[in-house]
Amino acid sequence: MNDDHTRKKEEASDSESYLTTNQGLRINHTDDSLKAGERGPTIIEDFHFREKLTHFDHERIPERVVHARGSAAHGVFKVYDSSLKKYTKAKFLTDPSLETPVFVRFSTVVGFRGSADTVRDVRGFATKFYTVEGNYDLVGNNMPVFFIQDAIKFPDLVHAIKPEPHNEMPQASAAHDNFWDFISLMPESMHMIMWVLSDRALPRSYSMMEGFGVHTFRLINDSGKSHFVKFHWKPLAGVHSLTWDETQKIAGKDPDFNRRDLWESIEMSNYPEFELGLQIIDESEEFDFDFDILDPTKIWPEELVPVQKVGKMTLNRNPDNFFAETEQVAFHPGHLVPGIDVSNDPLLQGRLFSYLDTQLIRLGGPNFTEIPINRPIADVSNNQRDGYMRQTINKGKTNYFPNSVGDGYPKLASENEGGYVHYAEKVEGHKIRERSSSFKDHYTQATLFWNSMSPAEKKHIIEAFEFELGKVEIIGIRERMIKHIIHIDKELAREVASRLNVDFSTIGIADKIQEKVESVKDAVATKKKKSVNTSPALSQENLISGSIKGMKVGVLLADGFDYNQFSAFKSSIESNGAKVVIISKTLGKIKSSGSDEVTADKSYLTTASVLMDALYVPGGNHIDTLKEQGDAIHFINETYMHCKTIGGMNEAVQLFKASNLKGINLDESSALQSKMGFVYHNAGQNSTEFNDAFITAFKKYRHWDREQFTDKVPA
Ligand code: HDE
Repeated sequence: MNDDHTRKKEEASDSESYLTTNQGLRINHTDDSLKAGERGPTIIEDFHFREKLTHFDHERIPERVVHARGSAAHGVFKVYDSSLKKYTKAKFLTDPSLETPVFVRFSTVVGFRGSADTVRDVRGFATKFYTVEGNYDLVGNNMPVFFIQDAIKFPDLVHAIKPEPHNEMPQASAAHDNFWDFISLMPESMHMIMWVLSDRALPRSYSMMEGFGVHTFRLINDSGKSHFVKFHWKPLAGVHSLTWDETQKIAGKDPDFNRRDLWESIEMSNYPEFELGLQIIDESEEFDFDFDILDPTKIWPEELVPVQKVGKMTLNRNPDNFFAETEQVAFHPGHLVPGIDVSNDPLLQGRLFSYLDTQLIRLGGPNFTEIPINRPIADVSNNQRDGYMRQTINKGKTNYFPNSVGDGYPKLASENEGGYVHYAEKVEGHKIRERSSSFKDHYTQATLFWNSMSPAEKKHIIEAFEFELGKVEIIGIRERMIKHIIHIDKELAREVASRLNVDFSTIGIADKIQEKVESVKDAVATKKKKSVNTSPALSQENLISGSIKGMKVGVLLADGFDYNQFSAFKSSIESNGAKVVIISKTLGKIKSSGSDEVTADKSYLTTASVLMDALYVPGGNHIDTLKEQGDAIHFINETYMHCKTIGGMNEAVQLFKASNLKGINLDESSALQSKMGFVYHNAGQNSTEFNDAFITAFKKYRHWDREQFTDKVPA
């Protein structure tokens, strides 16, 4: 079989082909089964019918036990220069002339495969680098820490967070007794809980979230020296989130929201881009910090260990087939290349077992590495043979090593020839089931996270606690959680307790657990290790890129709108890489006040304010019509409530007045107004000043100061 023939078979295309059986036999009829007489029974000799039904009956494979819902894209990675040579010998990280193909799968963790994209959850961020030295998988998340410190707790964690076993509810949500019961008994999860209840758990787009390798890994250079490393992905589009209210509404209006956004961005050549960031420390610094670098519930604050940006990944091609690629891709933190090695982090150690094991059941056997999406671009040659669905037709007589019959091939590679050599770390100790005492401070970094949040971010975390614990029915669990929160921040605990009807005074901070926590914290503090009290890098408000690329502005129109204003606005938005979506009462043509017409992209029924990033209304006598449309008023109010940019010109003021935007003092003079993300200009003609002010406001994305007017909750 030659290579061309194999390729043709893998990339089966249905264009200009005949319908055939799987044996290649052309079919001339597929609408009726073969029957004994027009009204008679179907007969068993109908091989086409049986083949078609049998294949269909076997179409489903088990979904991933976690990260079942995902979306993926192809792309490329390129390192900026060769400066990492002093740390690693990995070619894809040191040779700037190499463009390494990648396949990235983003996912939620908890929900089943058909669940909504916008639930509160951690997001998976798994990257397969098809390097010239073999596949390297960076299987990370969009949060830099994890719930547990040891992999042996993973089945408990996942059982607790998944729908409860007696009634399989709730779907894709942590807001239930079992999860919080488990968490309230697992103090090590407190730092992660702060991340999960923050806006990071509600990403606006997969291209607008950070990625983290979570664990500490090792980089090994060509003289065998090791450094510890943490991996980061930094999105060029900046970090943005949805609001909680938006996520819940979007789950109904467009459950594929993040998937669609990824797909459409790539179709529109608006390629998601991420820089690879590395935090590197010398082996001699291993014990310099107030946390253990092997503990996956800890970050290395960027203010202590800066992130060096070393290369860029661009996602530029959608998969051709969801099942063949996105569903069948198999990641594994143990897919390593020379120059990268693992650490003794007990969570990572467990993962090194779990991922290969899970693929065996999910993809049906050991030959999943031969599925096209999993195949390396590096040559594969070994003595593994047979098994379910073997694709490779191995030639020759030998299938063992060492051999002389096959002249000793495939032969071993020395280190110089690219042979992988594990880092020779010295390890000795007693066999014990114990946790290192250096893993015992569970609160300091949860407090660090809280202290690093902006006022708006803090407010959202309080509301998330209120929602999640408010859904917990067993009161003892709520109380146990409040006891933990006290150790993170007493005022946070007091506020959450008051919203949950938990009597804070009876909780008592003199609880035993308090003494234990204080002693651990003291022990850490007296060691005088490197530490910080706040980390600005943790607040999303410091991670806005100032780009509106890939965002959508909804434009409300009815017959009689000002075309000049609209088209000048549209050009200025599009020249910044964002998209204008024309929304009207019904689909079809909309007439301007002159002779120009436009076509509505969406009606109020087929879209919603929660699917847009900003809103614009040009002037014109269409305002008289819009004022009478409840949908238009709702659109404006909701956009306002979600703190997104709203702009309008001239007569639009009447519509805004009818919408009663709290906290906005509408001034109808000809001066340009721009306050709290509300931009208005009574300018007569189209106004460059207005368009510029709108874009400036849009670049901030959310205008949280509005929450004081739109929300019952005091800021
Ligand atoms: Fe995973 N995880 N995980 N995980 N994980 C899986 O592998 C597991 C953990 C992550 O898009 C499974 O192929 C254990 C941390 C991602 O295909 C499974 C532990 C991080 C994906 C598994 C963890 C991750 C998975 C399920 C505790 C961030 C989706 C299906 C030790 C660093 C990859 C599969 C994709 C998937 C096990 C914890 C990230 C069962 C035992 C920490 C992004 O093997």
